[in-house]
Amino acid sequence: MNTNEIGAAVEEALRNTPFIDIHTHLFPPSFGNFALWGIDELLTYHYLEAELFRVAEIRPEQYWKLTKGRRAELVWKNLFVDRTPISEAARGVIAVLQAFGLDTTATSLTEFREFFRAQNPADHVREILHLSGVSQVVMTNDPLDPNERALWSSGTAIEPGYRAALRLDRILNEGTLETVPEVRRCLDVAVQRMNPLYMAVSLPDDFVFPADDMRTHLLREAILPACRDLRLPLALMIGVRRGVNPALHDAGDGVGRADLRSLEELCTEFPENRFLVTVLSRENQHELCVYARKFSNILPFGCWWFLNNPSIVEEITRERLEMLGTSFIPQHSDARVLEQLIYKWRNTRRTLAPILTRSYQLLAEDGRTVTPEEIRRDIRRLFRGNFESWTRSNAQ
Ligand code: FIX
Ligand code: ZN
Repeated sequence: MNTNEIGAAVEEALRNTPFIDIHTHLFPPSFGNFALWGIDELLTYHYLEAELFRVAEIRPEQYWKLTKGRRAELVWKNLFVDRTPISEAARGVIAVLQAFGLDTTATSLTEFREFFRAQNPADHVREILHLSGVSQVVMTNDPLDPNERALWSSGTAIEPGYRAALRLDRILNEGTLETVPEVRRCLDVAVQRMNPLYMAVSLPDDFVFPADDMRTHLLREAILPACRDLRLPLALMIGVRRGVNPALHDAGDGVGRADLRSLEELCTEFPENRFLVTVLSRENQHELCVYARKFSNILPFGCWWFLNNPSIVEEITRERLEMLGTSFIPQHSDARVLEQLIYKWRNTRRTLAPILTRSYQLLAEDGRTVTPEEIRRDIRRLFRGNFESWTRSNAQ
């Protein structure tokens, strides 16, 4: 294949491979208020709220007193009407509106609200998954959230396309449960109810393992043995600094560089456990690739949160391809609002197409041409197979 043919084959494979979105904050419509969708939710996404507070007169304390509708209107006026929406998060909303043929230059939200109100939730989910090229989204499920627990314990049916991930932040970061048997019981019950694909925890930049603290104790004695017994990977999401500016609520979290020797210690002490790992600091990315080359029980995934911008995704993905071949998961969406899947996955495909094309071109120059089947096989592996083989999921 020549350069143009390689490029076309890559684009075709990216377009036609149904991806698994391994980390989102989405919920199925049957979860009621947990399931966020529509224009008001899109505009009050915390990525946009952070941008609003940079430019608007309003102080965070005043903003949080407003209704969600009023907040959305403020965001629209400040970031989309008074300014050109060129930031990544703002452009994403434009891409969603355009996908539905809505007027991206409207000065009021009325038409958008009418459009979203008219959608049937279950059909809308199906359409969004289709438009996003995603066959399955993995949720973030907190076993200690009383409202969420009530839904699971009453056996609420879950629409197709959603799978659970058991989130351990309250247990490991807030110390909500104190003893090993308590934690173990909580995990066993949650796994029984949710049938999760993996367990997950976000960790601060100053995370240390082993340390003389509760987190090390619970990881060693409860979480990692449970993951091993239940054959579930543990996702480690390292490098978040919660509440750097608490007045901004979810928009107030930051990032810090972590010491990844703790990851080395975990992999050495728990060789039978599998770790899905993402790191939030740009400065930690190369080290993560090196560790993945040392420990085959690490599967790097995603360009998380502040990294999910084309310039940084490009850099990280090229580095991973160069150092790990296809043995990583390039991206997850982290979507909180259903329609975000459209723009986040569209951006990922757009950013990855030239990167993958370039890799195959270099390979061809060095003596091996690839076939369209091989390109499809690689993309399938990156965006589903690697995850499926680690979670043994029978995702459709
Ligand atoms: O901890 C996480 O899973 C983070 O992704 C979120 O808490 C964060 O607020 C987010 O939405 C990032 O994209
Ligand atoms: Zn997340």
